[in-house]
Amino acid sequence: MTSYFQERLNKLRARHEEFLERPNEREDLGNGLFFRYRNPVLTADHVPLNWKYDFNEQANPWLMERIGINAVFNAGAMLFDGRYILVARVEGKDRKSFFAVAESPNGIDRFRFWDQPVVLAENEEPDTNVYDMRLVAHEDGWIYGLFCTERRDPGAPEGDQTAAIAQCGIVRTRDLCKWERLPDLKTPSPQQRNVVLHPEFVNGQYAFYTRPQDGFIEAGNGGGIGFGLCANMEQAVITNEVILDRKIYHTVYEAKNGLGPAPIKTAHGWLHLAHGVRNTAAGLRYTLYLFMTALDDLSRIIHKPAGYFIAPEGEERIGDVSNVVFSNGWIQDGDRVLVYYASSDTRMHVAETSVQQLVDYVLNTPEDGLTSAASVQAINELIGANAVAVH
Ligand code: M1P
Repeated sequence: MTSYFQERLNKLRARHEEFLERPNEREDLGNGLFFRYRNPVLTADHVPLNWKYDFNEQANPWLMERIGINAVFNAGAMLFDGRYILVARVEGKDRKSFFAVAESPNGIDRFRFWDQPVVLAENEEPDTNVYDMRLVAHEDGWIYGLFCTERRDPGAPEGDQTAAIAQCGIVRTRDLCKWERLPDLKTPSPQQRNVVLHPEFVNGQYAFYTRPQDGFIEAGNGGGIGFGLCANMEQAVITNEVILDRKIYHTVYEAKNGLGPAPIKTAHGWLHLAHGVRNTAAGLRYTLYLFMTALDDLSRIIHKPAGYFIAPEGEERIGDVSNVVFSNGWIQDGDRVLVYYASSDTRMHVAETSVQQLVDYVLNTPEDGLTSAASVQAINELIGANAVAVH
């Protein structure tokens, strides 16, 4: 007779396998700019069963989870040997995040985690928590992973167990299996998150997009997407950080912002995906927006459409940190672009678009006039143009 344990194990395995093989489906109309897909592409339910369950019947007769996974989100992305790779932020029920590689044959479904999570070497000052890796295949031949490393603020009083210092950790790899830890990035800012490495050298130096902040959550007088150069990655130090995209009153990036993945090079300029944060009575709202910088000056914005590119919709609005979309990974495959974004710090989704569509959007969408009157004027100009348009 099959034991309770064996029966439960068989069911768990069958359901998990069916779930992992579930095909995804693209929405049929989209908004002209991108298509969403029906199912999230990577979730806590994708985590292999042997990361959670003890399969020894004697030790675990109820076949309960011994280790719980809370969420899978904020994944870096790249195409590697023709495989669609996500390096996800996996967060346990203990609130600790770590990195794990998942791959799919097509980038839209059937993502499976590799056998084990990434084992990250520590520097002298151990990380308490690590998250949000940006993957960059740099022209120096390495694949770099830049991530946030967080430690308790040593200056905080004993009664405050929330104050933290965030800085940029750096690893590099050639195969996504063996990761070499480098010293953390040093910058003039007390807090750094959302640091991204530019894929090309700039005047023979490594170029970084940064996000200096005064506090762990609050941008304070800092904030904005910064830019800086450094001579080498083994001791990465940025001494001069300039702000290329600042916070602006009454926009979708009024409270703070940060770059997403490394930019895509186009004939018109470098295409950037970023997140912007605004304040609401219900808390912070994170949306994604796009802009373009000059090919000959990475710190100069040449096009910036008004408002957001992707905002949370439907079930995306709900999760551990609701009303959030966040992206630190996209994959360009020829003209096709797959934008990987997380919703509400809980799960990963994909949106499909193309370089042509993104460039068209960035070049031809009106900029933010920063007042209601300017928004009305933009609409009236469109109505006027439509009145004489040939259909
Ligand atoms: O909770 C939303 C996001 O908050 C942070 O982003 P930022 O530094 O821009 O505020 C990060 O912790 C990110 O991981 C998280 O998704």
